Amino acid sequence: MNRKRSVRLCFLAIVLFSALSVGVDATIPADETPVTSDGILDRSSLDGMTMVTSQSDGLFFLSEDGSQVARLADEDAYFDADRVPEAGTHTILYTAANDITITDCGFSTFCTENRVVLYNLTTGEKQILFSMTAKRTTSDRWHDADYLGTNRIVVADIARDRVFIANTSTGLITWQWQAHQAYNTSSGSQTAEDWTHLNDVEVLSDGRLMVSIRNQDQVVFLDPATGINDSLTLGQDHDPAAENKTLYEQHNPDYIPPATGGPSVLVADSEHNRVVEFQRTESGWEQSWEYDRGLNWPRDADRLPNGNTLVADSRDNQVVEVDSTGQIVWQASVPLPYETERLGSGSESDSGPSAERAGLQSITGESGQNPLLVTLKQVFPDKVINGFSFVLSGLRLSVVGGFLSLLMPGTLLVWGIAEWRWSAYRLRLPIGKWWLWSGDAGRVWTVCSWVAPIRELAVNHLEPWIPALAVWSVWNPTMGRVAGSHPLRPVRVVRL
Ligand SMILES: [Ca+2]
Ligand SMILES: [Ca+2]
Ligand SMILES: [Ca+2]
Ligand SMILES: [Ca+2]
Repeated sequence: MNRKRSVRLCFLAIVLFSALSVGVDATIPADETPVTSDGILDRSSLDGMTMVTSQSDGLFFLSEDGSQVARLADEDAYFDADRVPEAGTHTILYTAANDITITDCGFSTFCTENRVVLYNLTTGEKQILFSMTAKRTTSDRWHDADYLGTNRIVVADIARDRVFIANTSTGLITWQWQAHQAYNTSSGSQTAEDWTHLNDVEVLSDGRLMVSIRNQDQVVFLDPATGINDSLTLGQDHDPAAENKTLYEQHNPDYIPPATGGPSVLVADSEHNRVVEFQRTESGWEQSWEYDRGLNWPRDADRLPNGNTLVADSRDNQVVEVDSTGQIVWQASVPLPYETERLGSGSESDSGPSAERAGLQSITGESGQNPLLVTLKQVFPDKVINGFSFVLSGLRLSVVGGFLSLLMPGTLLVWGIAEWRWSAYRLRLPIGKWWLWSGDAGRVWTVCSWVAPIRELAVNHLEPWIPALAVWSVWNPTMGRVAGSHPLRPVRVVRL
């Protein structure tokens, strides 16, 4: 077999494999549940139901057998949601984000409107308590706000690296803590764009606040008057050389108080693909429980009153309830879940015992990580993988399936270029040589930057690819030939 035919067969095999992977991977069921905004649930059916927020597909209500009862889809992305009996028996508070256009947002690019909403499940009455725009469409979406009583909320303001308390009647911020008060810019992501990714806040019964500062890999305890109590901080800022980090880009820590076996903190240790609990002892925080069987970027874990743990397993597009032996006793499919609540069992882990109190044994050993996903995470930055998983969940594809499916257009492109170069044809563009040599990255980038949507797309999603595009535009092999690097080669010219 000659060499070209072997290469062609190889290309064909990759294309077929890629096509097949898309078909096999489309495992997230399409949602057939009618969407409604008006009184989505009957009041008799609330307790025992599981509420799940999805970052891509709405707010889901699931029955005890895991089937979908209702779905709310008023907002682009839902994050934290809590039942708030203080505000009404059938009322929830949720945090959501909606992308808005350049003209409506007041910034020079597309932006996000973050909002905190009270919603009555049985009447459909919706009240936007507080909203604020932020510059970026993905990294600036608020993930959490909690209800503090009439006209008071606390917000984990991921966009401005702070926590604040607001009066929702006047719209005024009455207290705030800025991450700059305790951290310098060499910590966390070390970028201005998504420095801390401050993603969760919880007010404790004594008035202290527990805050998750994701990119610094820390859960901190704040005194509203004096700031962070360093002696209570759980986790250390990410040290790439450290083998055994305490937390790695966590989400949704829950404080379990002494009355139910704490102080302990149950947290979704997302990049470690586990949920973990730390008990406070005389010598500090000690790991008291861990569960990692099959989890793939979990972002919420709630301890239920019976000692089971309810987990939003984000990249596996599912929610699971595991018992003390590690068996899955309940599960449901939801695209890119952010967090989950079992209605009737208190908010988060409010009514659940600590692992120590419940006598839970750690269940570890089986990583749920697809080996290809592990490799992809070594090659691409977290930001790319996370952005990709968000886009793919809308297409009902997993991260691995998405990358495999990209092989098809990529291979067809390379195949096409190879066939072109094997042929006798060469391109001659109807423009002068000056342009052929001016295809440098800076010029291309400048031209593209004039178009705001392209700039926004590039900044949010394509940043890691820009160096590759720059190399390509400089190398520019087809144009180089026309410009004379092979002047003696017979060329059949095609005019465009
Ligand atoms: Ca919640
Ligand atoms: Ca919270
Ligand atoms: Ca939780
Ligand atoms: Ca929860």
